[in-house]
Amino acid sequence: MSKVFSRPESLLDTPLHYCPGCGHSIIHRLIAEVIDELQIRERAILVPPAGCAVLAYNYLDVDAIEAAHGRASAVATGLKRLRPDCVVFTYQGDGDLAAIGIAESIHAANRSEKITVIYVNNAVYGMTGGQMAPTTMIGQKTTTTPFGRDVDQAGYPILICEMLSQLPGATYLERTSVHDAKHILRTRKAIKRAFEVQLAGQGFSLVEVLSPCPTNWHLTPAEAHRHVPEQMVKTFRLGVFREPGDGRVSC
Ligand SMILES: Cc1ncc(C[n+]2csc(CCOP(=O)(O)OP(=O)(O)O)c2C)c(N)n1
Ligand code: SF4
Repeated sequence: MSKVFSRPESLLDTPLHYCPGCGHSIIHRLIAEVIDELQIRERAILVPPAGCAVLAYNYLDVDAIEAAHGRASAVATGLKRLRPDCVVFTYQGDGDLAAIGIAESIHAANRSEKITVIYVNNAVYGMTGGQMAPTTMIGQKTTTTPFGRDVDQAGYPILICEMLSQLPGATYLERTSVHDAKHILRTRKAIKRAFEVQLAGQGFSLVEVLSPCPTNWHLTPAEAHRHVPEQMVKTFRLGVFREPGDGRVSC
């Protein structure tokens, strides 16, 4: 009998600490599958975030260097410049990338650093108990916006793919989701494409993944997975925002 399904070699046989229904565990698996498929495990380096995925290095069987909160793109830049033969990727939540790390993220994209960013957008600070993130949607209740996010006080959700797509250096940008099987497969394809862009030396690649956080959304896992297509995609449009060659500037 042939085996049709097994644990990716790059995913360690360690129970994941994430809440039931959390997107992080699905995304970890997809990354591991892609690393196996591209046969890059021996030269992959992960830069994990502060946030719920801080322990990503316990699950992905690749080398890893932890960065301070938000500094992942800067650390990845140094690693990649020092070891261009390595495949360097960050894994960051919206608090990590779009709040404290927004400057590093914008400048790494603008310099077109040849790194890959896996950006997990769950519209909230997960690890620290559900505070407002830059991506919290208008009207969304969090512990710091108990009456819902009010744009007069807190501004608008930051749309990272749309924003970075203004930069010539941002080579590949795609927003996907992991709320159902079809979109999980689409996310896998996007992650593979992002690594391929780096392997081809084409520049900065980022995949933004809409990801359920049932715990801080105060929804069941099933409700949280429905919340993504029913609510989140109204703010965060899915799709490819940049492909290699799109941003060329002529002089
Ligand atoms: C300099 C600094 N400030 C604040 C914190 C506290 N902190 C840890 S995780 C986090 C938010 C993480 O949210 P997000 O990046 O959205 O990831 P999630 O937990 O939702 O996956 C914060 C504020 C910290 N670790 N370091
Ligand atoms: S708090 Fe949210 S993001 Fe963190 S592990 Fe739980 S479901 Fe996932």
